[in-house]
Amino acid sequence: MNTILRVAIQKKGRLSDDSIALFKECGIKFSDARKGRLKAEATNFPMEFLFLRDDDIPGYVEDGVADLGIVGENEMAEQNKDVSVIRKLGFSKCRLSLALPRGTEYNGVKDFEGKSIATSYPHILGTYLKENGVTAEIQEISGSVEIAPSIGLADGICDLVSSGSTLLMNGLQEVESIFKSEAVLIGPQKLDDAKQAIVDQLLFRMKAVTTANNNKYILLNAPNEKLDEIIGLLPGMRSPTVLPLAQEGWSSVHSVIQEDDFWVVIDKLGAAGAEGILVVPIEKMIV
Ligand code: PRT
Ligand code: ZN
Repeated sequence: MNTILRVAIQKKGRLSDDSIALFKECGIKFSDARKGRLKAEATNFPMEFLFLRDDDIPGYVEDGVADLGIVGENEMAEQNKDVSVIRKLGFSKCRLSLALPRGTEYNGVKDFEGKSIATSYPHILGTYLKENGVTAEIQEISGSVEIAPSIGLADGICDLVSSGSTLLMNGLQEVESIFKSEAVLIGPQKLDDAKQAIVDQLLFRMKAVTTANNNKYILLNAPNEKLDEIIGLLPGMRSPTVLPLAQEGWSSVHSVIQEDDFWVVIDKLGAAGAEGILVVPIEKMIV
């Protein structure tokens, strides 16, 4: 029987769209019919998808019901299952933070001594408090954590934050960030050789997609006497491609540039005499 890798992704929520987009960018085709469906098989890659609640994903991977999964690091750390991170995915970034009613005086984590804290992350919070030598009462609640102080359920909260607007709207101030999280691809400690071979193919594709997303293709025109200076600003994958233009004394320079470097280099390129600079996205990049 042909080996098929089973991947668990979130059915509906903050991780779903980016998880699906990632596999599609890797060229894996499957019917994105999450509505009502629990499973979808890829048509051009030995993979099938299970659409689940994110809470169930670490356990399914630990039990071997799924071979891989995508979850937030927060969920993985909270559940503390026997699974490992295969690759960080760079989306759904957030942090788990302690927050107190706005205006509360705060001088450090020791201020939580003897206080009660509402959270859906008792394990991560408990570990953090222990490491910091603080004894506090953890009130475990599963949702709407941010209203706990205003209804008198707890003195403070420990919840996920991304923009900070939920805290603001509920009259809370973030006082301590205790855990940083992003979406991760998780797997068991060991897979059999046939499955590992598929994972390796998938990781090769994911790397090509990430590298491409972090890089841009740049084209510009330059007077020949300025070529050395301009090429010095553009390292490229090996070295830039230089082609003569129809106009005497000018060349077209093509290269690849890291997204992060682009805004730094752009002014220098202009100052060095580059003209007609075009920057275009790269779909896949194998280095
Ligand atoms: O139904 P299912 O169980 O699958 O989904 P869920 O409701 O448990 O999870 P979901 O979809 O809300 O979140 C999935 C994952 O997204 C989380 O485990 C995190 O890893 C990640 N993530 C990223 C976030 C946030 N950002 C986030 N802002 N998860 C939740 N929030 C919530 C937070 O709890 C708070 O209520 O958004 C609010 C704060 O947001 P800001 O922008 O106002 O600060
Ligand atoms: Zn959940």
